[in-house]
Amino acid sequence: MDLAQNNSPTPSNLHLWKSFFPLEASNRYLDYLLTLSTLKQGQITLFGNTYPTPRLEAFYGEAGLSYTYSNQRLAALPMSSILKEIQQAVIAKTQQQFNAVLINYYRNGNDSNGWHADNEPELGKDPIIASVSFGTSRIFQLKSNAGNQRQSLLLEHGDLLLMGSGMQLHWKHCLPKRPKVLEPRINLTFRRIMYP
Ligand SMILES: O=C(O)CCC(=O)C(=O)O
Repeated sequence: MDLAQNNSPTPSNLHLWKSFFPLEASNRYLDYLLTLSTLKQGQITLFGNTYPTPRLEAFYGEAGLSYTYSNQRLAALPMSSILKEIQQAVIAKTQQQFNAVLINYYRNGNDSNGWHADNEPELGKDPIIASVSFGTSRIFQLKSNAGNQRQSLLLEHGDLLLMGSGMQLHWKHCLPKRPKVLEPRINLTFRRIMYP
């Protein structure tokens, strides 16, 4: 599904594959991800105040890689065979050479991810990000940096979203709170770390 006909820097830079992972595989992946003891609540510093992040996170990738954002440095944990299996499917579909994944665990609709772009220096000049969702459906929002365009997507169990060229340079994204949502969601954002 091409979502970006009128809303982004190029028509091909935002692509959503609904139910990319079949239901049985998505259920199996969700069950596994929910058992990860590596998921931890990080910290975020805003205007000099430090708060717990409103979600749990874990960072996995090739040996020696690390990722620094929101003033925290995460060293990559070694990927399990299940994470490698998910990554391989995403690489095969998108033809992007991802080598790391940030896992976000939203325990319920009070967990969220604020407006940001994935534009840290280690992701290179024009980061390409693939996002896989498991669990309950949540609204994912995008807005252009110029402020004149917005897009809202429902990300559901097994969906794959590719944020292609320009999306981290010209747009921000977020996962807003939805207090009525009681069920968990796990999102995996695959990235290419350019240097350790
Ligand atoms: O949970 C989501 O869909 C968004 C995750 C995200 O924005 C990120 O990992 O940078």
